[in-house]
Amino acid sequence: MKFDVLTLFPEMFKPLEESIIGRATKNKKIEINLVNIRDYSKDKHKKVDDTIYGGGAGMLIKPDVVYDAYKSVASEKAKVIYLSPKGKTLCQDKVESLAKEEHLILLCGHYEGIDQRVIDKIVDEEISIGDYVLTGGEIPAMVLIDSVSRYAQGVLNNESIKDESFSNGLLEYPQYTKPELFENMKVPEVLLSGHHKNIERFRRNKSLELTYRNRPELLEKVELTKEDKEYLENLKKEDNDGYIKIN
Ligand code: 4HQ
Repeated sequence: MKFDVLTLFPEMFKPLEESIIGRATKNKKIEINLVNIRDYSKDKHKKVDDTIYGGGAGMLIKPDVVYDAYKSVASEKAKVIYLSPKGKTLCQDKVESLAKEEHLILLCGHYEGIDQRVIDKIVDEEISIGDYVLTGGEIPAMVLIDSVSRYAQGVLNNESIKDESFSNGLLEYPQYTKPELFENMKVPEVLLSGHHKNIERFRRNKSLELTYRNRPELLEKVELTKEDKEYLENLKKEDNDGYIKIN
């Protein structure tokens, strides 16, 4: 899978050289090509931005410069994404569907953004990484590359994808490693028992509790078993009156 990134700040993408994404690039599982939009300025001063028609604070990136940068990497099958808080919010389902594309072109705005005409001309989809304002689209582009690359063939071992947060619609259960005793805190006994059925139930319950407390809206979208529902009913009751319900 190939990512072309159109940006005024290619040096901001250094973090992608580390760890799993760095290894995936070296192993040719993914390709990340950084294109400096400034290289496509025709101006003798390499100017890429200008003031905004109609007035308003700040500068906008000029459409012709972005268009020429785009044309240097364009392909018929590429999907072009503009990172912007106006887009639909990125979620794990979207990440998985983007991972099926073979070529993504990521357009990063900076300053007040980019002239709307070139966005209308080249962009297939606007994506936001969340409801807060950043100084540019570079960090959102890195978030997208990181999350999508995990699904590219050969980047992760498939086991790691199975139990993580969101994979079953719930938040992930807590995990523990050695030592068994840390600062007076013992690893939950059931995890040392070797009783697989009990361990599975313990983890499921922890996932349910965490999701209920931190992200209750996620519970509306998952299939709950009779046991799941009983566990949650009991939790709510405990929260209300402090007592554990006996059936
Ligand atoms: N920006 N998710 C403004 C974002 C953003 C976000 C990127 C700031 C685009 C022009 N992008 N520039 N949140 O805040 O994607």
